[in-house]
Amino acid sequence: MAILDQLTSQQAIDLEKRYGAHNYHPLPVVLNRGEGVFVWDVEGKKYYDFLSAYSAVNQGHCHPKIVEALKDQAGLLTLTSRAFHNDILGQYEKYVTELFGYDKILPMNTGVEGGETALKLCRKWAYKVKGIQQNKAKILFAENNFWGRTLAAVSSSSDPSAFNDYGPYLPGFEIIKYNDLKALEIALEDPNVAGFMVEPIQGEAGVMVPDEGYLKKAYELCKSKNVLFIADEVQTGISRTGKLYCCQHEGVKPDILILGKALSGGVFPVSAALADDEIMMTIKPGEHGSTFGGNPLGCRVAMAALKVAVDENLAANAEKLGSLFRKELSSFASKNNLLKSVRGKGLLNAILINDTEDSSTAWDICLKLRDNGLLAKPTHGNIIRFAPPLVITEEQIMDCISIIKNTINEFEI
Ligand code: IF1
Repeated sequence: MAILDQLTSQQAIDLEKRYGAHNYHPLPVVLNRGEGVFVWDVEGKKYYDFLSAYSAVNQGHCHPKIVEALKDQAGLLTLTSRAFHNDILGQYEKYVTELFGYDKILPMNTGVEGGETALKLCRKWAYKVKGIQQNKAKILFAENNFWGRTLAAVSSSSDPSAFNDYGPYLPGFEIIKYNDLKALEIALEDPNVAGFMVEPIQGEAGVMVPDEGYLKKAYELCKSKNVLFIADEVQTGISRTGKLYCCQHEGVKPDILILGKALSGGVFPVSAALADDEIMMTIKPGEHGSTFGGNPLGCRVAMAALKVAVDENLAANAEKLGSLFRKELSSFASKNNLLKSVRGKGLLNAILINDTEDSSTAWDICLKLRDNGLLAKPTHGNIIRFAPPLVITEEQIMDCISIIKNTINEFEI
């Protein structure tokens, strides 16, 4: 049955090092099985997954309903391209647009393609509807944004490790301070501004939660200048922060909503841009697309993944257990020198380590967490992101809180 060798962790790591590009620095753990909140390494050790593939596996690993949809559709039809219709795409489009309350969806595959699609829609709308002069449209981004690795994404990045040596960069982008309404107001004075693309909580930046009211006010400022408010909910969407999508916390319906990651429960790359007709209908046949976008396999999987999020009330669980998690860890932080603070919303959280950004403390803590049966990844040297699958139970999260506390206690100076 086995078509591949049964490798030890070291053999798997060595193969990647020898034959793969070195564009990542993974935690040394080699996984070969997942179920719900758990993953197992090739030696059979079991871990809580507190990364959820960067919030792609919100529904838990190998959710039976999503896997069933995948298997069923895989035996029927996987890809037609958009040269022909398929019988799943339209049903998926109806389901998603009704669930999120938009006229239309444009299906793509990866998160960054969802972002690219939103920006193309924004520019098209700027020229066709808003009436900005050709090639003059400007799109605003927040400092420390992260929306992927394409040239457009790195052209709008403020992080040198994302953009260095990849120039020349795409023009027409401007970076403003995040969580700063004054900065937005000033930038919006330029009549050529067509859109503002923003993450409701910045993930890569270290789970930066903006002040309450920021998103609502930012949306209103954009509206007052006929500028599109574009929400990158690739990481915050699909119940992660305690609502189906994060802007709902402030009653904001973005002009363009970008989804990815957990849209497919981490089973297959599925992303989307959602918008109403005034924006979406500006793109005509042949003007944008993708071979795989809207494929029946991805659509079946995504429909199943969304149904799981809704039917299992994952948003409510994220809200409830996220509050518990922050409450427990902030009271622990108040008595602990190494743990400075905890922040987040729903089950998208991060702890701040009382050390400098260039220290290895967060990495060392993650290695210890791994030894103690919990997988998490440091970001920026002194931040550790905690984002378990949303199917986690209260008993499991209490167990994880103990693991985290005990691990940090081992580091006490
Ligand atoms: C990697 C971090 C997370 C995203 C938002 C779009 C995309 C992402 C808000 C693009 C992707 C990733 C990709 C992953 C690491 C990662 C990440 F560590 F950089 F900070 F999630 F927090 N918008 N996020 O967070 O989606 O094209 O990758 O499907 O290895 O690059 P994608």
